[in-house]
Amino acid sequence: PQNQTPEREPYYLTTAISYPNGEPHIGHAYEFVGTDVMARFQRLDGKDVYFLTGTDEHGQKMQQTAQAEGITALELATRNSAAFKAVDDEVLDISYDRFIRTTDADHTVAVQEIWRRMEASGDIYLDQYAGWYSVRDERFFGEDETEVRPDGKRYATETGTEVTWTEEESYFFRLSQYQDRLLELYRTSPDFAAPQSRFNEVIRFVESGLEDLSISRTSFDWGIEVPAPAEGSGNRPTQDHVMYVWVDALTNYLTGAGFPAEDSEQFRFWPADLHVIGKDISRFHCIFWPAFLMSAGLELPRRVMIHGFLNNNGEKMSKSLGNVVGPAEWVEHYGLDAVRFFLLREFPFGADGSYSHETVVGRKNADLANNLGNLAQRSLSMVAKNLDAAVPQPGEYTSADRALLDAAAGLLDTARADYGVQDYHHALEVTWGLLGDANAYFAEQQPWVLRKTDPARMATVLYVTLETVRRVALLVQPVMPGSATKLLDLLGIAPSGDAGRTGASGAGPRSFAGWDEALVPGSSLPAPQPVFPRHE
Ligand code: ME8
Repeated sequence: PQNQTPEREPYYLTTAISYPNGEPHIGHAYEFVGTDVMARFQRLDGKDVYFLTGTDEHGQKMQQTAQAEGITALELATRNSAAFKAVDDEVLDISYDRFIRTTDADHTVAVQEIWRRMEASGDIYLDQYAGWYSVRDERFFGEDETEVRPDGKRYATETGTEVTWTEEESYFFRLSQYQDRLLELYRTSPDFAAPQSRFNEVIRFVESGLEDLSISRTSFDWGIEVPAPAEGSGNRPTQDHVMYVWVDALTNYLTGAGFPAEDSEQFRFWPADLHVIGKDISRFHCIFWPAFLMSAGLELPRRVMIHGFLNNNGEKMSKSLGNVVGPAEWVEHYGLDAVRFFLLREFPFGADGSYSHETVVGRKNADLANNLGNLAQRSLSMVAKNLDAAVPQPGEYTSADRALLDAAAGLLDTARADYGVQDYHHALEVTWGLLGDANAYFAEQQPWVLRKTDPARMATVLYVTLETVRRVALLVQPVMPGSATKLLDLLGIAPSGDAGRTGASGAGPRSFAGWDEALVPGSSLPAPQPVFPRHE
């Protein structure tokens, strides 16, 4: 049939799944926002987006925390998983498609299936594990990666967490066999991980040689059971092994894509386009995960974006320092869109960054209230007062008009390139650079003087300004869904049905398909209202 809308291209992205052994903190919020902005951008840009987030509920750390609280691991997981989901839903307006829990029934099926496939490839064998394990990090360390401190205890040098000597029967994954294939992947897919400095750390680690990985545990039972060995695998049946929590956790990305139902509609989302993770878990995602997938004969994710850590005024967050701030407190204090904007505007996504009350308020007042809010409010009020609340009719353009309109028109291409590499910081920097130009233009043109001297010229200046605000508002929807859609409402632009769900603000998004649909002179505008309040 003719006139059929073309198939939209699938785009699958994920956050790390959080350990629900505690409450969500602002570091988690940072990752959720940094992924949500990408999901929203791709939806507005016409992609068929699937966005997965959730909680990582098994493992020794969960079991120990639950024991300390006198509840079961599942009770602990259920309580805190709900707290994470509430932050997504009620605090941050995260537009995920599925909130996965690793205790979900379909996840067990996926994990046992990937295990069977790795076993069928001859990559799993039973042996004895003896080494240092950090429960806090849920990972093994070589003796040379640990040190004994003055208190007589042994710690992992890299993460500073205590390690304990662990000796048990364990299944192993032949990670040592994957060095060459991993290096080949890194060579042929230079965009597989970013930023480059963190990718280089991964490459150097793999170049230094890989040891086989212990992937099951017998000393506790809070995990997914290892399936019975396949005939001919040479492995003997053991009942008491649960999977190492990272095999379980990483596989959530496949569960979300419908695995093992590879002929299902949902599996169109595999391979993932983007895994967003923090810098402390890059080895798991850039080394173990592709090796597991290669072993299981599955396609590899296209990209792993490794973001930095968010610290409190340059200090690392920790409960003992008393500076763990909850996302809800932040949002209540500054407003959601100011928080989202701050997190993405203040420092590049791949870098570490810090926050303080002053820096958040600075962004909110200077960038939002002044540069964007005032420009919109001043131009819209002039139109309401002097032009019968209708979009002005522009006359002939001067070179100054044209320069601003052209620069605004070019923003989408810049943003596409920047979002393509998760450089939200640069996309916003360019956008606010243009707003600086627009404010200078408005001040130079003095439309409030033209009102008496040259009303036709005033109409042109106001039209050019509103067109600039329109482009900016369209483009910042992923970052500030509530405020941007309010601004688009004030410009009289109708929501487009297929650009994603309605946000918490109740306003519908406008897709980038309307990028070049300029404001129509003469169409009426609603009464202007301020959209970006100052923080007093
Ligand atoms: O690592 N700033 O869970 P998690 C920025 N379950 N990001 C931070 C941060 C901070 N201060 N603190 C933590 C886990 N993160 C595993 C993941 S994925 C298959 C399993 C990030 O709750 C951290 O880097 O400790 C990770 O990406 C995410 O928050 C969840 O951390």
